[in-house]
Amino acid sequence: DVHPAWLPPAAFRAVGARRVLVLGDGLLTGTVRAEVEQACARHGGALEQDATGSPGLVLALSTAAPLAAPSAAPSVAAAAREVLAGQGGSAIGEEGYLLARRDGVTVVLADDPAGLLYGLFHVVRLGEEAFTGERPAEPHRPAARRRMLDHWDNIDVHPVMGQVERGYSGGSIFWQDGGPRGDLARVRAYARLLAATGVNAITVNNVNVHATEAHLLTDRLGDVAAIADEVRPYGIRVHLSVTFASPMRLGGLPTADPLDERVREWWARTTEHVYATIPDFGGYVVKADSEGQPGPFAYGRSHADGANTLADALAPFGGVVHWRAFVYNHRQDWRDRSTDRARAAHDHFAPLDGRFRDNAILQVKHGPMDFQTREPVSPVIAAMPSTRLAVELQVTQEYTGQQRHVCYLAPMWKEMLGFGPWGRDTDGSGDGSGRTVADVAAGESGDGGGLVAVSNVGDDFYWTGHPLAQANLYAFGRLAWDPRLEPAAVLDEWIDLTFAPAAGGDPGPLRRTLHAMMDGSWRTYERYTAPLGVGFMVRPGHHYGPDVDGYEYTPWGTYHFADRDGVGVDRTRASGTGFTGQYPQPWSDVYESLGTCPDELLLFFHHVPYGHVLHDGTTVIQHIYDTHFAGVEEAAESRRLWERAEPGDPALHARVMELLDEQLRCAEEWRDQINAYFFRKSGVPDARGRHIP
Ligand code: BDP
Repeated sequence: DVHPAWLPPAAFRAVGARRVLVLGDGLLTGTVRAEVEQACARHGGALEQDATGSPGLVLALSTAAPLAAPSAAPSVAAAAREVLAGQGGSAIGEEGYLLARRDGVTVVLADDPAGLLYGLFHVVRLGEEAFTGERPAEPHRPAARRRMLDHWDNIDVHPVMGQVERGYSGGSIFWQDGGPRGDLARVRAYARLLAATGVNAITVNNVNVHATEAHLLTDRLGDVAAIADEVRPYGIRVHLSVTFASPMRLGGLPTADPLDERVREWWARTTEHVYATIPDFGGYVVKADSEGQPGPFAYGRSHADGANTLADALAPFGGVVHWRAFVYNHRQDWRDRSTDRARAAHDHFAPLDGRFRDNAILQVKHGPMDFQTREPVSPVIAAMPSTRLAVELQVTQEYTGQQRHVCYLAPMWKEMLGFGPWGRDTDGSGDGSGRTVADVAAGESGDGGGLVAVSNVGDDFYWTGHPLAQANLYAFGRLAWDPRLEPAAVLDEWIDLTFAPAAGGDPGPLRRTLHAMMDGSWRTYERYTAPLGVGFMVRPGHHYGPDVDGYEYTPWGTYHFADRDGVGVDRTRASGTGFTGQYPQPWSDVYESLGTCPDELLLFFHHVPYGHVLHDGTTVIQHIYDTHFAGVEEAAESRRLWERAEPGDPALHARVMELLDEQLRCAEEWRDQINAYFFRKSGVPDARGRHIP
């Protein structure tokens, strides 16, 4: 029993009311057929058995017989054939499709079955609109080949992190009670939801690989194969997080040195067995030398050495290794002001550019720190032109309200993906290269590392705990497919698919409410939490709720340096950690200078006095007060709006209401603690005389 999310049966009404012809073979074409058949059974249409009728929708592989041999079906596939001819013989491309409508027939054409599936979901999104007027053939292709969700799921319940590390939606959809779930129907339903967004890969276990989970690579591989079987019909490949120490932990070798022949041989043999069991296995994900995980440093080897050993084992089978760049010293001496965690990934990896194999993908968190509400783009993204980079996002809301707060993340991702690491002309046309973060992830012709995100899904009825957090999962997939999409438009898609059926077709008033609650919710969250890009200030361990000094005197490298005179981290070249020097121009200078550093990142890059005046004319201290009062007001307004909303689902309404109560309580707690802290430190009262505890 699970919420249908963005695929309620009624979302298929327009498709299901048609006569539909599906042409082609293959597993995924079979999925398309089954989807259509189910929709037609419900909504009165029919799946055509051959190409002799007059369908309203044709979904066809370009190689399907009736298209290849025109005489086979003169009338039916005529429109499809014309569309194809209009292509001028050029390939539609892997996973891509052409969508067109002419002479009353809507046509989806694809070169491979995955494209047909994505095309079908496009038609579903359009609804009746897909069946009106004429539509010139539009090609659709994913920006990047890899669009992946990492699940930080444990098989055993971890004593501190629970079953899903940083999970806020109940247990794992894969694992339960120390083993695989008996019933994988939910996994199948999940794969279907993901396919409708464009995601095509999942990792089924935590990047922190504990004892039991390590065995998924060998004696528990059957459990992984079972998951692969469930998701394969939806075009999704399974990847596995593995521990670098596998050759020792599983293979009984005395070493995991990546250059030791026995170790290389062990990886090769083990990987061969993986592919014998799961022929379309995607590859490995590795967190090494980070937060206690083993890695190549123990053997005096580089991370390129480590990644390449696994890449070599995977290469014969077309697999890839996602090697994470999240490597830093989490036991640093907090008394030494010169260490800077923000520098770590660039310090470690930039010198290795060009030394990774082709099938080694360096997976870089989008910011230099750790999924904070506001961070600059990681300088690593601009520093490794000869390496395939994947950009990693966090859909699970570890630092953005833990799925108790409404925080629609697409605007943050969009800003990050659209960022030009090499600068941009003032007219927006771009610098010399004009490339964005999204371009780097996509790579030339889509063969870059793509986008990866930490999933927010669990065994909760709504999948994501907070029903509105479904929008983040949906938006991740859509932006991974096409980073140019607008967050508000993606939200519209999600609202229409999810709520239109229950709202009798017109989610109009609800649409307005949800936009008012969600469009700006990331900025609202930012306002009532840590100010001006300084980050953290969360309760240690679980990271929920405010604790300004929670991490200040610990070895984690996440400091704000507030004292009676000022606040912020000096990361300049002139007087600080030199982090600004990791950026190419113009950002290196833009961030270095107080005059040009964007306000929202001020305290990330600079330590300033409380009286420092921001670009909008407010002082830092007054900005802190103003934003914290405003943020709480906005949260309260959200709650008021939802009170009157009618989503057509009383249980969902009640769940969101409850969570908004908690959000408001927590936002007030943040406001009071942050305001009180900085009032006491600075002694500067609020210019508007509001109450500060
Ligand atoms: C941090 C999380 C931690 C993860 C780590 C990672 O707090 O649970 O293990 O990221 O990305 O944000 O590996």
